[in-house]
Amino acid sequence: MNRVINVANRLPVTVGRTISKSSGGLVSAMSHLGDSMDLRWIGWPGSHPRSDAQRQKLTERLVAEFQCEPVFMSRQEVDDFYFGYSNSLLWPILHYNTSDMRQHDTWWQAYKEINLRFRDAILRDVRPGDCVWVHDYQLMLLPALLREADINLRVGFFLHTPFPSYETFRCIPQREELLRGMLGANVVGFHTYGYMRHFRSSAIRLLAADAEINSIRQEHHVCHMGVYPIGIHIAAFEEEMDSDAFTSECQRIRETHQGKRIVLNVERLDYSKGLRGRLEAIDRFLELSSDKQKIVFVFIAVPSRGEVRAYQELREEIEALVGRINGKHSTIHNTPIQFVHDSVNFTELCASYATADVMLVTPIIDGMNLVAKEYVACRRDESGVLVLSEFAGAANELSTALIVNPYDVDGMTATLQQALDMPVEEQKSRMIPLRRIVTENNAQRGANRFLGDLSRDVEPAGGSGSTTSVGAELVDGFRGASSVACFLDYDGTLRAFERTPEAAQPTERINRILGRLSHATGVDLYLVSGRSRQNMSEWFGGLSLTLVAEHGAACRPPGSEQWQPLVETVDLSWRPQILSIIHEFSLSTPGSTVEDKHTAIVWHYRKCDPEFGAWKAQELTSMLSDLASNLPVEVQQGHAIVEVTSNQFSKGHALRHFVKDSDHDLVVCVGDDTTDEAMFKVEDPRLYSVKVGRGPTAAMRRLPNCEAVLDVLEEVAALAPEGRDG
Ligand code: GDG
Repeated sequence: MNRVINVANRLPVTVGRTISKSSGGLVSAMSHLGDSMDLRWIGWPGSHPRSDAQRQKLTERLVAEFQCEPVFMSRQEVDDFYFGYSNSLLWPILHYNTSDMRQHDTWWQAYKEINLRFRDAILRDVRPGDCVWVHDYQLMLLPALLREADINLRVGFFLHTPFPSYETFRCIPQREELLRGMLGANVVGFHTYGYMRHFRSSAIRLLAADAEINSIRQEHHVCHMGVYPIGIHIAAFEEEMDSDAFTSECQRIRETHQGKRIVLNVERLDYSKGLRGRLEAIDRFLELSSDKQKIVFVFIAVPSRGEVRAYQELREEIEALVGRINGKHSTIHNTPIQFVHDSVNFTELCASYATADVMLVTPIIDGMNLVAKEYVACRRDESGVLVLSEFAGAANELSTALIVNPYDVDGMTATLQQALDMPVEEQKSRMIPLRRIVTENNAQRGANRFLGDLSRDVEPAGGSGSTTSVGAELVDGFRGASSVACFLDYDGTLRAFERTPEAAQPTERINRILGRLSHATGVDLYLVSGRSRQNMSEWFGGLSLTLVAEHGAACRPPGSEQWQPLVETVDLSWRPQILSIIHEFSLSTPGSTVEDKHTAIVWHYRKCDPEFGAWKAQELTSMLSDLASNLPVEVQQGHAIVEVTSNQFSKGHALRHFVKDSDHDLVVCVGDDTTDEAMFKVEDPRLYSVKVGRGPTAAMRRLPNCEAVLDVLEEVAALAPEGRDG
């Protein structure tokens, strides 16, 4: 049976004199995943047992009775890791609140240590085939720590908060480490597409990561990104609403507020929840309203992170504001705001939702906001009005709510009036679609989708095989052949990309492997690149192999210093026109450069803002492709380049040129980008083609990255007897 190891900062238990299972969205979503799954939890139990013996005893009980593996922290660690780095630095930044971000020199160290402690606890417990699901911003380093320890482990990471724009995220001093940590996951999930887009944008800007629309490629693995809006556990609410306790609680609330309309507010007391602006809107509403005696505003403000200064200040400010508004608008018959700084039990919560005429959910930013969904779930009679901030992740789904801008106080005042005046028919026409969404997109469905993506093997389009199988096939092929032609692309195939093309010089390992292969008996080695003749002579002139430069325009046989054209007469009349267009583009795209290779002209945008560069590359490609229909050229996009080459040659032409009448009985070609596809498409029964990395391909086999190519070539080189002299 597959196991899911659910890892969150807090275990779903409350440890006091007894131990009880705590409830909450995530807990209920996970505990109802069905019988097919064996679920375990790893996290902090929320207590500090004093001795080793007490810790041991608690651990045994938690494991045996609750399937929970505790990770213990000292009080100091909780201060530094949880209240410090997690909630005084990360939480404010993730919620665009740069002014409440604090720093302390011990926090980062504690954050790293606790993430390591979680890693060790997981590694002690994990078995082959398990899925590890890591939750939230307290454990951002954990996926990469697990990946380093076990490359094959399936790790998912879900962020429950927003992921802010790059401009905000980059304020974090340890931003690169955090991103690298998250990228260690196989799947990283977010509540909305916006957060996913921001994450991708930060990764490509801060790490120069190689990103596709929904994945980020790294040296050794691919991190997929997805949107999984979390839902609520509907059945728990339904069950509660069937209970007698619920019915009597509704009755009690109605009696307490008899003759009054109820406007409800429920949240943790947090600066992201927009309490200040909402209270101002209520104040203004009360100033304008003629029947304010008939309305009560109920606030259930759950205490939260009272150890953090920003939360203490917020509490003081909000309580003062409530006091001022009540002082201003109270009469002997009515106090407009009833403010409870405490939590209520589940029955009271459901009854509060069910009896409220209007629910105000107006965070200034919120990952999702489950309260909005819970209110909808408790409206069995389909009445009631949800006023929802456009800055809550939930607004993406709950579009028939009354959507407000929480910064627009006048707008909120007007919407509050609209909500209170709304005829029941309109309330229903808005509530019915909301109820359908909340019911269908429930917690279980979201969790199943995430785990489904995490456990699915994502097969790339075209090309198959693993490093081991390709290695074995090539070793067999080289052993069985008396003569082999081996065509290797350089950038992205033998050598990983660098920030600039000049920086991607061959490593000692590459030179050693090429040297060894080029001297092997019965092996003809060809290095086929888009680089210029001069560059190739400079880097590889000392090796005994055939150099093919500029995508097949010219070659330099082993031992020679002379370049020979591979095509006799090349028509280059198109050069001035194309050069002037590309030059124009380089002027309007800061950071981009033009490389003139004579038979090819290349526009490089690797040093530009990645998204701006990619966007301009599309524009340039489409402009050049229109022109190309009348010219003897080909326009291709590669890794951060747009290249125009003469269509009289290609890497495919070059390969054909060398093997057409040859007696090789195996022709191997390895490459990573679109220019290499011309080699893969050559029709020759002796061909064995390998694509490096992701993306569609005509190649027969696939290797994940340059390291894997070098591993395979090293294996082949080791068995080939050295024969020829250089
Ligand atoms: C984070 C993200 C994201 C509240 N008061 C009481 C009570 N609650 C329960 C609610 C709800 C939960 O607490 C609050 O969830 P939210 O989603 O509204 O907000 P956060 O706590 O900030 O949660 C958020 C969420 O993670 C999930 O991914 O939606 O954006 O910030 O379930 O019902 N429960 C009880 N008594 C209370 O007084 N029993």
